[in-house]
Amino acid sequence: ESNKVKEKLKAGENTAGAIMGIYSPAIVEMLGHAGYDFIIIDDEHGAYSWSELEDMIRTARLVDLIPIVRTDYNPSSIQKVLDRGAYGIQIPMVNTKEDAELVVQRAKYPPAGRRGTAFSMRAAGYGYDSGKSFMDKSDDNILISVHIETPEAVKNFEEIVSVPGIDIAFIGPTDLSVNMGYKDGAGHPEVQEVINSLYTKSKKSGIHMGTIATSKEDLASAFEKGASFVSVVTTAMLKKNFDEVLRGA
Ligand code: 3PY
Repeated sequence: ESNKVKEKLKAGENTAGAIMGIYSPAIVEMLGHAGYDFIIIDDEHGAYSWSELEDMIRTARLVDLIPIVRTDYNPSSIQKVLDRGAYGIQIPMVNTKEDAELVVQRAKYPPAGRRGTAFSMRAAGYGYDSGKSFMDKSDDNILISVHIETPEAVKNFEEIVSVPGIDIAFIGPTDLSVNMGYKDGAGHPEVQEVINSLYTKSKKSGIHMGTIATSKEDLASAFEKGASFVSVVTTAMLKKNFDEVLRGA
């Protein structure tokens, strides 16, 4: 099956999703019913067993969400996530062109990359025949998003996004601000200046930009600045609603 997020981005459309680090197939269904395009299942900070992760991916497909997993560089993590059936990966702290090249290598089958092959896994339809046709399409279908969230990555932005196979440069405002020395958050003017400079550079390179949002105003502003892949932060938004309802009562 094709990856509708990649298709929308190619057609110049914006996409909206949700990032989430808790195991809840019910929330995945809610996001699908609400009409979001994708879910980023957060296995960088979140808490999942491998089979829970596979259930989250499976549920996403039932409600037409594109499942992307945020995982680490470890080659076996990228391999396992893709074998579970993720339609994309999002990798934190990609700081150099070499980092980006390694990610692409791990996500693509030979000869383009060094992804290991197993036809018996969920992604490949559990069989030899389905596996072969899956393999033909997988390299094009898999979406690769890399976090730009350190001063080093900001410096190397153009080189990182020039690596063939990188689809999205994802600004992680929380990590970026902390890595710039501002623990009080991404609202600091210097952090905002750096973020705006990345959007400006992205227009020249043509790379798709991603980031997070925690309100409808945030989402609109991210699209306005030039992001086309924006994910709302599921648990932070739930918590904000719980707080507001109680305080407002
Ligand atoms: C950040 O804001 O640092 C992120 O990684 C977004 O989830």
